[in-house]
Amino acid sequence: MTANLDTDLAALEEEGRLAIAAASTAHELEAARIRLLGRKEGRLTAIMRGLGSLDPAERPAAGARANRVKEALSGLLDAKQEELERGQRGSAPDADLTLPGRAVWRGARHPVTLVISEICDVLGTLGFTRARGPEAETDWYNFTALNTPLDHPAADMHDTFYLAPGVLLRSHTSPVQVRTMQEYAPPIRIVAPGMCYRRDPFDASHAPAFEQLEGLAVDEGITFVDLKATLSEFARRLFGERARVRFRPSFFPFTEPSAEVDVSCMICGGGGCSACKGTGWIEIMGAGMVHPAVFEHVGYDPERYTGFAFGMGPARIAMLRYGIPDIRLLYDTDVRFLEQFTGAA
Ligand code: 2NL
Repeated sequence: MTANLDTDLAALEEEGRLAIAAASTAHELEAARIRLLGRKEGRLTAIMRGLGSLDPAERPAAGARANRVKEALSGLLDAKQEELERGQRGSAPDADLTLPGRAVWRGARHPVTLVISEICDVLGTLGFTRARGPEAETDWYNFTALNTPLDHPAADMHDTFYLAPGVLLRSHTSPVQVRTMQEYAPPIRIVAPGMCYRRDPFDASHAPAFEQLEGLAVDEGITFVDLKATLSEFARRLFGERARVRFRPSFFPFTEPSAEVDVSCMICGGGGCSACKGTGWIEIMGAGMVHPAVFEHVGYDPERYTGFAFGMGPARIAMLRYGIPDIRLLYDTDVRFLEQFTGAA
């Protein structure tokens, strides 16, 4: 009996291996599984039934042999099933290969970054070198050195992000020029672009975090004529040969005299349109001759040196140039907005 059982089991295992190897579809494999291991009519089930007629002493060993065959065949069936599924995925893809490819987002430079690069390039042709400095500053660098007393409204808690007593997020890039003057003797010509922070409500024309760009030139004998000539040439190189500038009196604590600088409207050319509110002029920056008190603070001799400085908001220039109506769009994380500027400027 045991010898018979062994022969039967060996034959079943051999046949099973061949049947499983021969199965070429999931359907054929399932048929083989039922034939070999099916609970009701399967070959192994038939053999197991025969165990009952064995001598009780022989039953455990025979049962164990039958189980080994069952495990072996189950393993082969599972492996083959996996192989067939893998093969099916490879040979008959679900993908529709006739669909157009998905466009890859290549990334683009932000419109404000484009404008900053362009301005720095133009100022580079006029001899200005890029400078930078920390965004967290002391109130001395942000206000005192710039002839702005700490009781000035701009230094108020309501207008400035203080990080600790006497430490704040810079509200303009001027501290960069102050640091540069402390470190280098004249002559200097620098441009300082960078993030600045003010406690403004986030509306269509104000953002609490924004880019500013300032320029500074210091040497012996610099006059307001140098300021006007440099900024006129700057406007022509940035906006085109036909651009004109005008200077209106203004006030900043760190310059004297001070001016607002307008450029002839780049949209209508000066005739008057909605962008320039019919005036033909658009304000693009503030400027002036560096106040002697600033030179005193950084250790430059105000009797020997003079200089001019100017500051602008690149976001405003980007909005004018690209016709962006609301500054908040510049802070949008939707790449469909930025995508429009790919390759521009
Ligand atoms: C504006 C006006 C301005 C300056 C910035 C400056 C810096 C030093 C000394 C003197 Cl270290 N002046 N910067 C001067 C005039 C105007 O910015 O409307 N900015 C958006």
